[in-house]
This record gives sequence, structure tokens and C-alpha cells, in this order.
Amino acid sequence: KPKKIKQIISSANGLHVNKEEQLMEVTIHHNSMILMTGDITKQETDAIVNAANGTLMGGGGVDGAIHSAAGKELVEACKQIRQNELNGDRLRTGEAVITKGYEMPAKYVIHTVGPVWSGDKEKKQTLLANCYENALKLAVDNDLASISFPSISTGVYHFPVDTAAQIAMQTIVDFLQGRSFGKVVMVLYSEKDYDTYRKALLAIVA
Ligand code: AR6
Repeated sequence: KPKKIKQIISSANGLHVNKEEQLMEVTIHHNSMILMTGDITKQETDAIVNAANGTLMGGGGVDGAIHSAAGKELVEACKQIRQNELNGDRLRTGEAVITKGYEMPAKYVIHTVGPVWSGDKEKKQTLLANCYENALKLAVDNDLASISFPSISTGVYHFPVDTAAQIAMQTIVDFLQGRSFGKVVMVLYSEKDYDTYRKALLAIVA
């Protein structure tokens, strides 16, 4: 019964899955890789990733949703990071920093800046892979065992979803194959994106 399985996977993993939503799980070297549709701000993984911009001051899309769900303390924490860790500079594309999750169920937010899809496309693909890799490394450095990602760069930043999905899935699978981490969740905002990521993942692991 798919419905029953969905309930078991979601409650065992702290995932917020409505009955109309999609969910799949594959095992990669003792780790769990989960794809789902849903709202990332509601997920109970140790960290959720924000597709931010270099100012770290909030914005639209998933960034806006995360800042509203976390409350005002999040932007204050981001200001501190700009001042203390980045010498007043912006966070560079492909890099990642960590704050608490404040009013959200996730303990931490890992903020990364995805590339804008224009100019040197090959370079942009490397930068997108850097986002996933640096966020995962930061999770490991902070002893976290579960992390949720949104589809970085495929909204306002216009990265084609199929290319972004291939890069995201390959980078995450490579990372999980090398170590015992725990659980990586991709939280997609539409069923269309879910199907695209699902195909990309199955092309690698099936
Ligand atoms: N949960 C999961 N995914 C979401 C949610 C949510 N609550 N809300 C939106 N998405 P975007 P980008 C999806 O534009 O392309 C901001 O203004 C959305 O449908 O949020 O990296 C920042 O400040 C899409 O699939 O991020 C930057 O300036 C995906 O999240 C800029 O946008 C990413 O879309 C970053 O652009």
C-alpha cells in the first residue's frame, strides 16, 4: 500500500508529507536519500538549506519562505555572519554558511548562494555542484546527520531544472557513497520538479 509506506517513511524521518504529496526513498551506502514534494520550512531534519542571495538579507521564493518561518532572529544572525565571518562582504556563489533555524522545526539553516543561469554555463554548473558539496561539508563539520535541500537556482536564478537535477543528484550520491552521513532529503515544490529529480536520481542509482 503506497499510502502506508509513505506514512512510515515520513514519520520515521520527521518529514511533513500531506496525503497528496509524493515521496520516495533509496539507500546509498547505508545512507538514506529521499525525494519528496512539500514545503522545506516544515521539515524536521537537523538542517534545511536556503537558496539565498549573497546579501543573506532575505528575498523571494524559498529564501522568503524560510525567513518568514524562522522569524526576525534569522536576519540578525545573517547580519552577524556578514560582519564577523565575511568581513562585511557578500557570501560568494557556491559557498555556504550556517545559522540556527529559530522558529522552524529544523535546528539549523545552511545558507548557500546558487549561480544565476547566464554567461559561462559550464562554470555555472560547477558552482551549482559547489553549493550542494559545501552545504553537505558544513553539515558534517557540525555533526549533523540529516539535511533537506530545495531545488537551488531553478526559480528566480533560471537554471534549467533537468540540468540542475542531474548536478544535484550526482553530487549528493557521490558524497553519500563516500561516507556514513545519515539522510539527505530533496524537497521539491512541484510535482513536475519531483518527476525531473526522480528521473535524474534513477539514472544514477537504478
Ligand atoms: N519549499 C521548498 N521549495 C520552495 C519553497 C518552499 N517553501 N518556496 C519556493 N520553493 P528560488 P533561486 C522552490 O527562486 O532560483 C530569492 O529571492 C521554487 O519553486 O527560491 O536559487 C533569493 O533571495 C524553486 O523550485 O531560488 C535569491 O535572490 C526553488 O525553490 C534568489 O531568489 C528555488 O527557487 C535565488 O533564486
